[in-house]
Amino acid sequence: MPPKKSDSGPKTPTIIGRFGTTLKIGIVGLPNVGKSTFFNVLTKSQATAENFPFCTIDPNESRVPVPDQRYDFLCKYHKPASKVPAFLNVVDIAGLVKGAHAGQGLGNAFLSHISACDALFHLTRAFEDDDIVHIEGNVDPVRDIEIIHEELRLKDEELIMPIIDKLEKVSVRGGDKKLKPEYDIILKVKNWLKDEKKGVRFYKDWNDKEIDVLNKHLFLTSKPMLYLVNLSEKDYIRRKNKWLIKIKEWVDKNDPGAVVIPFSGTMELMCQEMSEEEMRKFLEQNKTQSSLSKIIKTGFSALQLEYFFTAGPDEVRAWTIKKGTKAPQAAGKIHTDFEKGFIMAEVMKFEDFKEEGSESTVKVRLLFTVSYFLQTTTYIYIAPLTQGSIPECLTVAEGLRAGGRKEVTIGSS
Ligand SMILES: Nc1nc2c(ncn2[C@@H]2O[C@H](COP(=O)(O)OP(=O)(O)O)[C@@H](O)[C@H]2O)c(=O)[nH]1
Ligand SMILES: [Mg+2]
Repeated sequence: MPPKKSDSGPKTPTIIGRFGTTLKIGIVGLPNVGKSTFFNVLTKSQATAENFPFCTIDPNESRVPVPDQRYDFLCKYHKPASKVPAFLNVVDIAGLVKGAHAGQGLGNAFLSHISACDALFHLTRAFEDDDIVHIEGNVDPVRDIEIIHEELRLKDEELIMPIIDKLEKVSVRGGDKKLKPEYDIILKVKNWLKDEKKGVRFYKDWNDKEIDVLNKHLFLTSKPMLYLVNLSEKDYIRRKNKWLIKIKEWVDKNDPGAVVIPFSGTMELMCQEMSEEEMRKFLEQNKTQSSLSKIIKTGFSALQLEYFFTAGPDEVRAWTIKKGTKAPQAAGKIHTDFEKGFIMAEVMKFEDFKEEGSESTVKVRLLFTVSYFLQTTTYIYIAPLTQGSIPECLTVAEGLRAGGRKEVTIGSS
């Protein structure tokens, strides 16, 4: 039986997943679909351009700077001694094959790698190339997507059994009633996984208590997923491939709302080997553009992260926060005093700042009230409490959303 809808009234979206801001996105897919190629172009793209020597965490894990024109503008404007963009942590995970949950292929090694990730790039192969063996014999990305989903679900089925046993021992046979609600929730999760044969994420009505329990176990099928379709260079440029529509249909039916991004590993690789000028010409001639920026930004957002900037001649820096973080806590990322002594957040549009071209547009007032109702403004300034001192300014260049009367919530619009 599917879990009943909770009747907890209007719902604000609750997030399944780890807290914190050092989150990672993993690349999953069958072998030979182009995962490592993609990982390499991603890692090298911005990192080499900007020369960040500290991007490689280990051979399979890298930090990729998140491209942002506002950041570029602030760097040009301030010419700071130090520049720190936001980073997306990406992990290249070994290919999954049918039966991986039971130890096929590299077997269970993938489990710990996926477990350690907070969202997934699900990479599928829609390019034909007889020289590149397809593990299933032929190219069929829809079938491949289903194989991966099924492996993850089967692994979760396996993961949940010992959890149930343990809780049953304590709360049913052992009589410790405190854990009974958790036991019931885990049973509901098991029914969904095993009887309904669906991933955790596909049930949309988990209530807050259930999410607390889910967050203890971080099931593989609870991780947000983006679909990346690897096309041949030719298909990517002409924006045509017979699988694209089928993949989109599959995603709309089975994972509604998930993003599908076509890209071409070989084209990105080629571009990377060109000089900047050659690449510009190539893209212009073919009326196309690289997908990497979009992929990085969408991946960052799938982790439920966003960032704001502090900017000045010493440093232009992006500070990563969880989506929905309130302005005082965001300020606390920089210094705990900023959170303790938080007074107010004042907001203006990034475009206005850019147009004005001067920091005199920054209006900081030392007030004790924070009563702003914001819509789609994109700049924020936060002043510390110290009377008479020159207030520190925070520029939040991520979209701002209305955050209630008393506090300003930083969030994308
Ligand atoms: N024709 C073609 N070959 C590709 C493409 N992407 C990767 N390959 C090749 O496919 C093979 C497997 O790629 P790799 O990135 O290692 O795949 P992984 O097993 O998913 O990590 C390599 O020989 C790549 O050169 C692509 O977009 N088109
Ligand atoms: Mg690989």
